[in-house]
Amino acid sequence: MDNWWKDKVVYQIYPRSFKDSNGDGIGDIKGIIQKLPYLAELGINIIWLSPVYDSPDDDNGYDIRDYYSINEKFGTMEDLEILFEYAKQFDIKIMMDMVVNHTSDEHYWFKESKKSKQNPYRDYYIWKDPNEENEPPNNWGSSFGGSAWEYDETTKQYYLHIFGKKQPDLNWENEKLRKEIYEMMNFWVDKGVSGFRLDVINMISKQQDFPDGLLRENGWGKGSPYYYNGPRIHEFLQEMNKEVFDGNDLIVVGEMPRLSLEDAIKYTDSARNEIDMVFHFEHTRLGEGEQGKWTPQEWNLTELKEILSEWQYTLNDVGWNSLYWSNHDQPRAISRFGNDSKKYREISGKMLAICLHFHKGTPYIYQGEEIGMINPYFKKISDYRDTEVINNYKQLISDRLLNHEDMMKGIKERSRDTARTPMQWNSQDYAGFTDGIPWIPISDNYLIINAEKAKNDEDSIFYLYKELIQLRKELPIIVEGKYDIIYPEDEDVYAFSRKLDTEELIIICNFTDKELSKDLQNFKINKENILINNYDSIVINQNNKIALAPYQSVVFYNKF
Ligand code: TEU
Ligand code: CA
Repeated sequence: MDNWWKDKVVYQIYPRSFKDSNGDGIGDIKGIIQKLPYLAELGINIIWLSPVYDSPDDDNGYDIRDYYSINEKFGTMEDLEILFEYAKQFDIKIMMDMVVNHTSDEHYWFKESKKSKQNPYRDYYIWKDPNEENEPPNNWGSSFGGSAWEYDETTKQYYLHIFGKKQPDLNWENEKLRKEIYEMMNFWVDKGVSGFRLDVINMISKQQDFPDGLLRENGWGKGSPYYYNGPRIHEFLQEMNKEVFDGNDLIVVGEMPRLSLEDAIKYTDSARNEIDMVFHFEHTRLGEGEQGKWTPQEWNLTELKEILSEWQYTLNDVGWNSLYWSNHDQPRAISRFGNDSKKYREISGKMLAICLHFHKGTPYIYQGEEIGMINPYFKKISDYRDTEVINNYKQLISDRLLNHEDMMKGIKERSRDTARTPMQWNSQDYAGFTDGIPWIPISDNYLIINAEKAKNDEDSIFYLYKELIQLRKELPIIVEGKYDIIYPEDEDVYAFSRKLDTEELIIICNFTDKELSKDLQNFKINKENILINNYDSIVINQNNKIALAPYQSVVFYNKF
């Protein structure tokens, strides 16, 4: 095993919703410190810390105002240093979220950049003249609604913002800017961080002629082909690697929407010295309808298997996968891929955990997943906070592309706030998250779903995660074994094997609420070899027919 992080599991903390220590309703760094023993008990060894840098919070910290200081709401630099120190005692490393595709419009560089065309910081961002019709330089739409260009009176030019208007894109063509970024990242390496999660890092190289994109129904052009995986992306990442990562033994993860398999190999092939692993989005896009995630459709297990298998096969020898069902931008895992009804919530959550953790790659647990949290299904639009929800709601409704009811359906199922409600710690007021009023409502299921309850029940999903994390450290086959899909065309069951030398794992997951009987004639499955099972027992009939209960998941471990 060549990398320290390969047998470890990452836990993502979204600080504002993790634990509030001072009653202002916002999670903070001291809150994380209080909960380190909880994370240590779970057994995780790496925290991915969503942004805690100084920020006006237009996009919850993904709009950084100062890379060298901490958001007052979360605490101080000293608090963070204490967190780093204290985490060491629990053998937990910290991976910082790092957003360098854009900054806040309140960043010093942008405030300078706006002042005049001659300002030394002008070229830190992407400024363009209006087109002949005195309109934006091209037709690209922003991810958060409206044009991707914002006009600025002072210099009569537009600046590019792929995300919100308060998130101007940095100009990576500018070498001075690049040097400043590397210097800043080194500041964090020197502080003792063990790695970075690089936000939308495959967006930093833009095609320099900025052509119009294909027109979409919402009236904006699709710019993505011109800014994802752009012409100089590999050069920039190799440079970053040389300037920051090289010799520091970090874990470096690239968040990379719109990624082809060929690109993924290039990014993660260790011989190329770019990054360690990618976060792709292919499976999260299953069941997108006419208005993308706002019009969710049914999806098929066969499609999910096809997507995940392709990544497994392609990144087997070269590169490395990130494994996740959910994060702060995605719905809750059980609501999205399992079944969040009372009856099946826990069992389907366990099935998803087993299924994911036995794939090849690094598993990510998003806070609350380990206790089986589900979408809150807020009924009122006023309960949602995310700028993406609010902008898209206004826009899709005013453009009459969706009515209120249909849009609410999409929001309840897929909006980013579904995963951003506070961690449910116990059955006290506000789920023990805060003594004040939380910044976003708590899901009203917290009496049933909370960490205290999960920890008091030895059969809970929490302990299954704990076991999975432990097993990874004990059995190299979970880390290194080669993946092979079994019965790819089966619409109900996700089955696959892993092989390493004389060992083999067979993983079988029922993704339905039905009892099923499956023929596994060619595989060695017997009760003595069960490694993990989310039910107490399993029925294996003659001829290797296995009878699966709803959402049952079982793993066999064979040695030859
Ligand atoms: O997300 C980038 C991204 O492409 C998303 O998953 C995004 O949430 C989606 O396109 C919206 O539909 C990253 C961060 O994870 C996200 O929270 C930030 O808002 C975004 O970058 C901008 O920094
Ligand atoms: Ca607080």
